[in-house]
Amino acid sequence: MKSRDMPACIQPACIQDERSRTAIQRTAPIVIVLLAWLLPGGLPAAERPNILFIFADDLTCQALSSFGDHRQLLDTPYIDRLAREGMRFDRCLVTNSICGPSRATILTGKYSHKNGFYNNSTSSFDSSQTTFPKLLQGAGYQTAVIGKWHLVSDPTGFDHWHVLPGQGIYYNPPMIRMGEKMEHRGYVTDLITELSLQWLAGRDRDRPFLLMTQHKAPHREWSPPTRLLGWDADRVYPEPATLFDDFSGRSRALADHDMGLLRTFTPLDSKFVPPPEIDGADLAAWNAYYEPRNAAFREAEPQGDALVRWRYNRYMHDYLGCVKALDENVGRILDQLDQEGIAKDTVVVLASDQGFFLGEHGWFDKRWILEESLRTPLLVRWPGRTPAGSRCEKIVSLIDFAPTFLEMAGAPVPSEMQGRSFVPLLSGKTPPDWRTSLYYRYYEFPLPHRVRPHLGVITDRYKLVHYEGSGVDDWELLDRQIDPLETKNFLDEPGHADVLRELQSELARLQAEVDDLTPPPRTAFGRAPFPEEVDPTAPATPRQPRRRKAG
Ligand code: SGN
Ligand code: CA
Repeated sequence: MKSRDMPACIQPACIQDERSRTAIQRTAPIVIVLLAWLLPGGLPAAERPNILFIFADDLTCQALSSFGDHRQLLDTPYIDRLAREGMRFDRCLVTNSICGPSRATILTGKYSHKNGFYNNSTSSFDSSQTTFPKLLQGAGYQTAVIGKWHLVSDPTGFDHWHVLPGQGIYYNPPMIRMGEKMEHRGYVTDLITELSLQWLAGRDRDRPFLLMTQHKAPHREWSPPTRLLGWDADRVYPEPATLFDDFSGRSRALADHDMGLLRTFTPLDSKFVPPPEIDGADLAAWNAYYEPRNAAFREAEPQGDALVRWRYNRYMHDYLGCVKALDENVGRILDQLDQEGIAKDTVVVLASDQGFFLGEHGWFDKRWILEESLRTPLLVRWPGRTPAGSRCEKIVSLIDFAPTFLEMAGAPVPSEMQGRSFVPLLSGKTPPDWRTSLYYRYYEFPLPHRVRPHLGVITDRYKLVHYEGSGVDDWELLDRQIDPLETKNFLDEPGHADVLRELQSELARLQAEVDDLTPPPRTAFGRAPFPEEVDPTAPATPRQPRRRKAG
């Protein structure tokens, strides 16, 4: 607080009595200093860091060189910088692996059954709930969210919001700024960064900030900026070992999916047709890149495995091109912190709403409790706290983000939040009672990808999963140590009998702990009623390209 902002009654000039003026004059600097430092969060203002939350959509660890994948799919030097200068979390797990539910969980620190946002089909976020941005705002932070929101109701708890309607689109995306519709030209990831930089430039420099820069990329249909088309020089990508998984010995829930490169990929996914919103020079560049390659595809007419391989390579070019653009934009925003000299006062957190399959099990998309979609990248750079280049292997989760941000700001964490602050982990200290298991529950079925509702318990090594609905009622026990690719069910293995019993009781304990003991409402399951009206024998049908719903 500057002296010109002080309430008049504590300005020395309003004191009449000579003796008391002397006394007040003596103590005033102390009072001013106390007022300036003891802002409502409990921590002195100067110790309350800015928080820059860079959030991606469907960004997966396999695509980041800082996390490493044997395929070495992409170099992400700017995101790697956060890993080099901060902490990498190897097991940040989500609790319901889709977009809106993850966002609601991050904001509230609660599971879907507590915050009411179960799926992307029928849920709408109850914005009267307590969220960490509201609490930070109340504690004196200036708060902003820019980019993808995807929670149906308008953002609350932000001094400034400028968001994509619904899913948002890649090129020339319309946006909504504080309730007002705005037209924009350009590529969505560049634009969200640009708007974030503008907000940073115009912020109040006397207060700490929370800036949530939330990207659409690399969400389906994975449209890179036209400047990056052909960035990979037509590389033939190494394949994941499970590209042709036949799901033998597993629950029918897995085989009955509708998210396969063979079964589900649409002409829009394949880039046989341009995204409806692209125009002008971008459309010309788009056609110049895709058309000759599409013509070669038509000429070759690949079928079966060859078709899967062709789609996998196109998918990698497009998805990774989106990630490359994201990486460049992370670099831009980190540079800005350096240029302003505020990097040392700013915690930077990079994460995604879940992971994603990059051809593993023949899939794209997310949703399953399996590693690729369960795990989300998490990098945290907190100068003076996180040891540079450090790694944490403990299980943390999206339910922990709200408590963590609040503790960073010195604000109290409401007891109703179900997560736990991982601030101690950031300093390299593991509380002795840190969790060794996590509860997971996914609901949305049957659309859009025919992933059966399932729930389970996850430990460092094992998972016990229950799939149910539409003719399926199966349990699976996965053992990542013996079977890291998660292709085998150990449920009936005699050697796993003790583990099974332990996991069963751990699951029951967690369900009681998170208070998920009553059946979810029918609306939890999405667009179609669950489960009676779904024909379990119906084959999955490939969908036609469609225009996006107005968001
Ligand atoms: C949303 C989902 C995607 C899904 C499409 C399907 N993302 O975009 O997972 O592929 O719908 O659309 S999410 O952010 O909402 O989770 S459809 O038109 O083919 O049904
Ligand atoms: Ca997502």
